[in-house]
Amino acid sequence: MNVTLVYPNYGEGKRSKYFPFGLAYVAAAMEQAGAKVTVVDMEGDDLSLNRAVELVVESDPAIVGFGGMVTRFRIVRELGTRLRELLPDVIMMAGNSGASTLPGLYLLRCMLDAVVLGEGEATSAELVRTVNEGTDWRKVPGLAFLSGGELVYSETRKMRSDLDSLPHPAWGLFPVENYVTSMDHRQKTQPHLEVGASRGCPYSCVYCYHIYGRKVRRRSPASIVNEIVELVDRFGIEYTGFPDDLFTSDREFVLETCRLLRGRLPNIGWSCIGRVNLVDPEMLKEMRRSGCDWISFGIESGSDRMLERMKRNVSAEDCLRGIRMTREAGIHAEGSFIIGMFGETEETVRETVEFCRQADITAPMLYVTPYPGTEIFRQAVDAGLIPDVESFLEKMNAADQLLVNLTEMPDHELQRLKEWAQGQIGRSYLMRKPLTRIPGLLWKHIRLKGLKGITGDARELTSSFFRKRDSSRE
Ligand code: B12
Ligand code: SF4
Repeated sequence: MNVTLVYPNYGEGKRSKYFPFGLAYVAAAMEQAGAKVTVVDMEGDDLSLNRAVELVVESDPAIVGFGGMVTRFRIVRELGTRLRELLPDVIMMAGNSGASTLPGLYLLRCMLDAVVLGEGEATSAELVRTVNEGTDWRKVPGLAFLSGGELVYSETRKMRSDLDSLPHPAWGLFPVENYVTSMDHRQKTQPHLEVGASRGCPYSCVYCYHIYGRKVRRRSPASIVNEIVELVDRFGIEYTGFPDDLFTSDREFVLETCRLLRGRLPNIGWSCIGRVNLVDPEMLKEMRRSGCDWISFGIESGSDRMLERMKRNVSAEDCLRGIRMTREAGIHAEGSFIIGMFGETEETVRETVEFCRQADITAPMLYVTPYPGTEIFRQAVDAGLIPDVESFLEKMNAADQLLVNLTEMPDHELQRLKEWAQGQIGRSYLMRKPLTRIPGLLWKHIRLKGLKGITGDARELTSSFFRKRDSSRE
């Protein structure tokens, strides 16, 4: 039986070039269940919508599955609508965070037969077996579908407890070279590919949706390192990373992974997602010794009031300590900041600016977006701030767009505050070590945009410096 899985881009020419290993896991599980799987990777192969539709039709599928997170809803809707006309009898389904959180909308508007809820491997594999046997696929646990216009859920599927038994992602079905050689989050082009080490997170940050729930499940360190060895052998990667919900959730697990990495792959570099309250000097030292050079901490705000509101379970002081500790171990501590939470005021933004100055950190500040499946999405819908969910998803493309204003401030005031804060954070960071940081920034921009782009950037930077100095906020 033929199955075709589509990885939608989020608009032609836009690429994050981050390997979609959730879809690759699903592809591997479906292959293992006996399907002949074809992947149409719009992002990796830079395909137009027309070409993607042609390729799906040519592959003669019995099942078509769409991946991609919620930002790609528009494209899934377009693909689903067109393919439904061309392939009326095919079973069309979608998975991932968007479809899992808004199954009714996806089913109806993307012309789907089914949505695979949450963790996708076992449900997709069982779907293949059921369709092959000609039995009723609607009885497969872990699905949502429409029946007589009503949204119906099949039995809930329990998440897999043993992650080591998962087949490795089906890298070979994707244009993997395009991902391996793409620019990574550090803006480097060292050959890289990421590996999933654990699933789940026990915290409850109000802006976060965790598809894998609150119970953390981890692979064994040996299985993780075996997979990285395979990636080194097959694709020549020199860098990897663990984009799990929370890689640093267990100290012993991290230390053992580091020990094995050091022994088997002494030259590999890596990064991970961490939490400031779950690192300590000894663990960080071991991480550095085994090649870790970058930890992404979602700091989000430098204001204790905001951190509490976000249910982050850490204080600004904890964040400062975590960042300093990480730097002392020789690892880059990446922060990210969001502005515009419920309760945000000029004062709390000023606290964030001051925090960045004290931490000597710079990072883009993004507007809070209430993504489906999060606590703030429910609050925003209840407050009538998202009157039409579909048009909200359509606009969900660029993270620095103000889609919903959750504050008491008018939009223009929040926008002005963001611009001001971003300027302040950038300026205090650059001016702390101008002789190294300004040339470093210029060089980074030249690499990203070429010489042409740099003229515009330089002009913008200079004018932002002067504009901010004149500002009444100073
Ligand atoms: C790595 C990552 C990224 C990478 C790219 C990931 C990618 N290639 O899609 C980068 C850094 C680029 C990124 C960007 C963004 N991200 Co992100 N990201 C993640 C992260 C940390 C891991 C994703 C991952 O690879 N998981 C591991 C794999 C194995 O799981 P998976 O992808 O979910 O796949 C499983 C299921 O979803 C399902 N499944 C997936 N696809 C399919 C397809 C079919 C057919 C089926 C049946 C099943 C299925 O089965 C898979 C196996 O179990 C998640 C958090 C998380 N832990 O999931 C956030 C997450 C997905 N990101 C999120 C967000 C909001 C964003 C941004 C919008 C952030 C921003 N403000 O800019 C951007 C959007 C980029 C864009 N324009 O599309 C949210 C999504 C929330 C939501 N409700 O949809 C998450 C959940 C973070 C969070 N905790 O809130 N992200
Ligand atoms: S933001 Fe990070 S720590 Fe908070 S709930 Fe989500 S995955 Fe967990």
